[in-house]
Amino acid sequence: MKKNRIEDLALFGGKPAFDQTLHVGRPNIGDRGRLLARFNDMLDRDWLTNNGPFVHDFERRIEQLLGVKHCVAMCNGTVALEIAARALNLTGEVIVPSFTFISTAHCLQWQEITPVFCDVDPETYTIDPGRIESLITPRTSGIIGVHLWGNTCRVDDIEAIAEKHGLKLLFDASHSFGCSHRGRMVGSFGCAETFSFHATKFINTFEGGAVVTNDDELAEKMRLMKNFGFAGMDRVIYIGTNGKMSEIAAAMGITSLEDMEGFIACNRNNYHGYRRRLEGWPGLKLMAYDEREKNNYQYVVLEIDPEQAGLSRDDLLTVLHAEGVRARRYFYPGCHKMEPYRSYFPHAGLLLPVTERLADRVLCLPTGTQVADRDIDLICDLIHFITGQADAILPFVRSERIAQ
Ligand code: T4K
Repeated sequence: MKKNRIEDLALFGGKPAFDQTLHVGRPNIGDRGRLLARFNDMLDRDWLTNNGPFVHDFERRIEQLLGVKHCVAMCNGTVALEIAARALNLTGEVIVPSFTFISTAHCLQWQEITPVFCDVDPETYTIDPGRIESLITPRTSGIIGVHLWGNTCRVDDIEAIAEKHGLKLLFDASHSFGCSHRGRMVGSFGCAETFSFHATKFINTFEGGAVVTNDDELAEKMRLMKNFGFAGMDRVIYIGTNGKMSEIAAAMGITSLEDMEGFIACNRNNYHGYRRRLEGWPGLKLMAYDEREKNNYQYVVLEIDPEQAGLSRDDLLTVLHAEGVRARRYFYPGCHKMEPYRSYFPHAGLLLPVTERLADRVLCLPTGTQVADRDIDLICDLIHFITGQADAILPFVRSERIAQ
């Protein structure tokens, strides 16, 4: 229901705009018939995991789609990052953005490699190549770029820096499956790229991930590492872990891939719906997608300038949450402000002004196949109303937040 008076807002006792909460990460479920048929096949085969036929099929489909030599499916995106970092022999220090999901930093610290946080570009939200070189020390062994929200990094510039300094380059492409950079699909940049196929990602395997690479030796090493280091029935040649994707996950992944174009069309329609309604509204900036590239339109990212909008991102979020719009503060407060990094590097923020500004201003809005055009209209109506009435609403919103 459209709100016309402040008393209509849920925060002031009105009925929430949505009876059922709208989430950012609602899973896209592909064709159920085909999915369930695959589950039956799997059960009939009595082969549930350990490099089964569905995993094999899923990997080959991804290689074909991305034009990359090797896809190594994993149990999740975090383990994919950990295994890639280990297989690349990353040690000492690795330069990463702080404006990312915590896994990008944790995959390093987990193996006692120090993440050195680099600021991001304010337009693309990805690691700022102009700031990388000043962070390189004799201990630096690599760089991890993150193609955040489907925006690809400035790959050429980062590759040039990595080459100049003899550093390994890995991309966390968790958000960028199906996207391209300068006409080439994400997947074959750097030494390797990793994906997440978590339930909240636009292509999902419940839990899952993958590393893709054109490097034969690296791929072979990662295949061994994800299977405890076994190189044969009774022969272990590396330290390894259990990073395997299960058959049920791959069955979901294959079904997701078959429906991928439909998911993208839906995301694109949602994104443009938001764009039409929010563009030009004072203090609001919707993240732009480069329409010359392939995009998955998986995230609808709104940046709020508190001076112009009349209220902050957190004020807006408080009102939206009360209305049943579960927008998210990805990636607040930045990895450098989370433990253990916050304690290790208490002054890291001094070198991360763009990250800190964005972490305070950005929110992600609900999208995906479970969000309808009318939902987007209602959310945009709400945002217009809330920002239009900011002065009157603010004192209540802030006291509400203190009370929470
Ligand atoms: N690198 C980057 C850049 C990443 O963004 C991620 C993961 C990774 C690496 C690591 O990949 P994985 O190891 O996760 O494969 C979620 C996801 O759990 C996480 O995969 C994702 N990034 C991150 C951006 O978002 P949370 O803590 O926000 O999850 P949660 O439980 O709050 O769920 C998000 C929203 O989705 C909620 O509003 C509820 C909704 N939801 C969630 C699930 C699981 C559903 O509606 N249905 C569901 O089944 O991290």
